[in-house]
Amino acid sequence: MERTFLAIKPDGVQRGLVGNIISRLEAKGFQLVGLKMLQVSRELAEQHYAEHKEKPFFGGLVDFITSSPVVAMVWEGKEVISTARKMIGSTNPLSADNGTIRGDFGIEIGRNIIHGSDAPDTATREIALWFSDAELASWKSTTAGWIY
Ligand code: FUP
Repeated sequence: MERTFLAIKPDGVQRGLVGNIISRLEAKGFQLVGLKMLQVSRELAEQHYAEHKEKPFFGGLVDFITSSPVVAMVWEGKEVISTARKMIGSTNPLSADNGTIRGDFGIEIGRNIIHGSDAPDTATREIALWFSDAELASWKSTTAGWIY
C-alpha cells in the first residue's frame, strides 16, 4: 500500500490545527502509520528542502520550519500521495480551493500550514529522512473493507 510523508508546520501546530488535520485524513479513510512531534534541526530542514536551495525564499523557509516544533506523520492508503496533496491544496493558500487545508486555514505562502510529499520518489525519500523503520507501524484496520 502507498505511503506519504506529511508534516504540520509550526504555524499549524501553534494555531491548534493538528487535530483537525489528522481528523480529515482519518475520516477520508487513510491510515496513520507514523507520528511524532519534533524540533527540526537546520540540517534536517536543509536536507528536506534541498530542491529549493537556490531559491530566494530558502533561508526564510528554513528559519520558519525550525522556529518551533512540527508534527511529522506517515500516512498509508490507496493513492494517498496524490489524494493528500489534493486535500492540502495549492502552495499559495490564497489560491487554494475552499475545502482544502490551506484553502480553509491559510493566507500566506510562507505560512501554509502543512507539507505533503508530491510524488512517489519524494515520499520514499522524505519518509526515510524523517523516520526510522522502527518508528513506522504496520497494522490492519478491520474497517478497511468498508473503504476499499
Ligand atoms: P508545496 O509542494 O506545495 O509545499 O510547495 P513547494 O515545494 O513549491 O514549496 C515548498 C515551500 O516553500 C512551500 F510550502 C512554501 C515555501 N515557498 C515560499 O515561501 N515562497 C514561494 O514562492 C514558494 C514556496
